[in-house]
Amino acid sequence: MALMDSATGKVIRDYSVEQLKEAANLMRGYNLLALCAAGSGHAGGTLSIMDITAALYLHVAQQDPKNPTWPDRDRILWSAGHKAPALYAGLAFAGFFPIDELVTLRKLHARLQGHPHWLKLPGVEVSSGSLGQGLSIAVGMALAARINGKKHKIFCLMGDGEQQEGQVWEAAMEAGHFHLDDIIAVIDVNGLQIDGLVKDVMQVQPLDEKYASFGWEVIHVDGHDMKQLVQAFDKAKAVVGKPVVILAKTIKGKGVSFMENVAGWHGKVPNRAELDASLKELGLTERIPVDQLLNQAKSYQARMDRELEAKMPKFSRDFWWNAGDAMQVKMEPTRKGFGQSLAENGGDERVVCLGLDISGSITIADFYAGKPERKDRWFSLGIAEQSATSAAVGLAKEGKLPVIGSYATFSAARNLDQIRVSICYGNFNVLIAGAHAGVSVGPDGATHQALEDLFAMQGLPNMSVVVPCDIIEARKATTYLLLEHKGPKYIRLAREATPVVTDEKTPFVFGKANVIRLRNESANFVDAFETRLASDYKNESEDLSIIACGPMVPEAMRAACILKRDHGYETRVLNMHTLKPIDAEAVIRAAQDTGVVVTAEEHQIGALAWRVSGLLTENKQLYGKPLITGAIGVKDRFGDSGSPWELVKEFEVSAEHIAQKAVELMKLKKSKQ
Ligand SMILES: Cc1ncc(C[n+]2csc(CCOP(=O)(O)OP(=O)(O)O)c2C)c(N)n1
Repeated sequence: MALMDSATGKVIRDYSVEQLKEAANLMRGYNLLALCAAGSGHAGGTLSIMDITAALYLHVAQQDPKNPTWPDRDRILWSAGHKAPALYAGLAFAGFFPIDELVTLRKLHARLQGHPHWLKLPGVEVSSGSLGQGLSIAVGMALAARINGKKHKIFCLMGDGEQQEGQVWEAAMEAGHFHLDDIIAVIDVNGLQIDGLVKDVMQVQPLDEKYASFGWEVIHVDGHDMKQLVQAFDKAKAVVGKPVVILAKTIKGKGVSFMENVAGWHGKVPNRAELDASLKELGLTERIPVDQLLNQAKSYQARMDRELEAKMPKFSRDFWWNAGDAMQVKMEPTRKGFGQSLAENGGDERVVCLGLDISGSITIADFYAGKPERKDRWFSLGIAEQSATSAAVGLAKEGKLPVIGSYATFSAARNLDQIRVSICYGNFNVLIAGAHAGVSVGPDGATHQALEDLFAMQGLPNMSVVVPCDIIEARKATTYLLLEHKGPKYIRLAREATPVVTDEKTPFVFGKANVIRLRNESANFVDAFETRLASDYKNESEDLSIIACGPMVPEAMRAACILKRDHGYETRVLNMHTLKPIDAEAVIRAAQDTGVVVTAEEHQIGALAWRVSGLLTENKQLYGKPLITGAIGVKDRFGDSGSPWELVKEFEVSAEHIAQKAVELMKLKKSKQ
């Protein structure tokens, strides 16, 4: 079978083994082009899985590209969501959408999100990006097929590192238990994951014996031998009474010599020169209109830029970061401050860091970088956030100071019950880093943009929550939380470089807000401000207050500039770095002194806004006093792919949006005076 016309039951197109080989090669080329145009993404794993993708979409699976929801189609689940570009190449070559759309990958509003989203792109079966969930979805689909008396196949693509997720084995057990012979799992066994070799990070082999013990039929295949692949799929389809797993031995980065078997190419993309070299190696230089397609990508981007700019609030001049003479700042990601502190304080023998296969980019690996003697207090637990969370408790119970961290979506959401019961209920000394939080994560898209983590972390009894505003505050906060603070603690970090607005002398007292006041204009943005502990600050009867946390603090400071310059308003900015316990006194004083309060958070509106409004409504001194409030944050929607600063604009969490809201509230205040 192959690509079908679902109305007539006729095959529209089938590919011979030779044609499949050629298509896979061409798909590799388009994949690399799309990644180059996107400027981010995963080259290694998309190349290792491309022959399997071509076989599945162009020959093995029964699908109708003109009727993507045809009930009798075979289902293909891309559990390894980061390999989305390979999926997109498969769909495009099968005819689900035009091939040139591939160059919109990871761009704002594109259907080709950083990780697949079925509600955007026809042909994508389910959304994915958080590893280890696809096989469970396949189990559900197979059970539905059983109820409905359907006989289609359900293919589920996973990585070998992904096998470290415990959920995979729950699903494997279920599929075996229910004899779900509709399921054909394919594992891309390339032996590498982000932190290195799978066998070093966390051994998953022998996969064949493990799956077999759960009642699966196991087929081994060379994942780059098209003939073998086609035969393996044929064999798998014929199995009755049990699910099948195809263990495809592959090479990460296959087809491009300088990418093959290099762990560093996991989350990297080729630049233009590397793209040209890759296409040459693949023998595709003449076959892909590279310049034309890259220009198409540029035009798409230019259209997005125009649309976004048209939506931005307008002021007397451009107040954007580093625009003109007055807004000069240095930018650094807050996550780096976390790593700096671990490097500085990791000599304390009680500190133990647990790696979750994203150790370099969240900077937890800085704990042992250049210090081999610390390696015996570093444990890689693989892609297994839930178990690692409880393991951290085991360490804490024995007197250690454990640190765990990943993308905030995985270290503060996927493992929520473990945080709740293992850590918080027992009140253990565990430091959790939620890195890459907020929309400013950028092109990875919604699955990787934690916008809800603070609700859960703040809602847990015993948990303390800190959201530092810049790299320096992140370092100070980490040091305090790691060594001094007792009990569960969560620090939220950003991926993108954001303005550095504090220095060594700026106060950082856990649980105490800082007041930041604009004093003058200065070429160096930071020099225009004065910062004090809120408890040391004397009321200056400012016009309004902005309460912000994390990278929204620099935005609030910039908003203060806009408001002063364009409207003459004086603003009290509160840096609420500690969200829990919140500095209630500083909040209430700001409300009493100014009468207008705007909150600003790079999160779904509420983590900060509702906490502040709760304080204001329950405070007796404020009963009957006029108070005008507004909230800036994400408005009950999932994130999107796009560049970090594009998303700050798109999700209306910029200084311009804070200032616009403040102006609106100030009009109200004046009308009541
Ligand atoms: C639950 C979860 N944790 C962490 C990540 C971040 N992440 C993306 S890809 C990846 C490594 C995957 O390794 P593997 O399954 O072997 O895929 P491959 O190396 O073939 O790309 C990790 C840890 C994620 N997407 N989901």
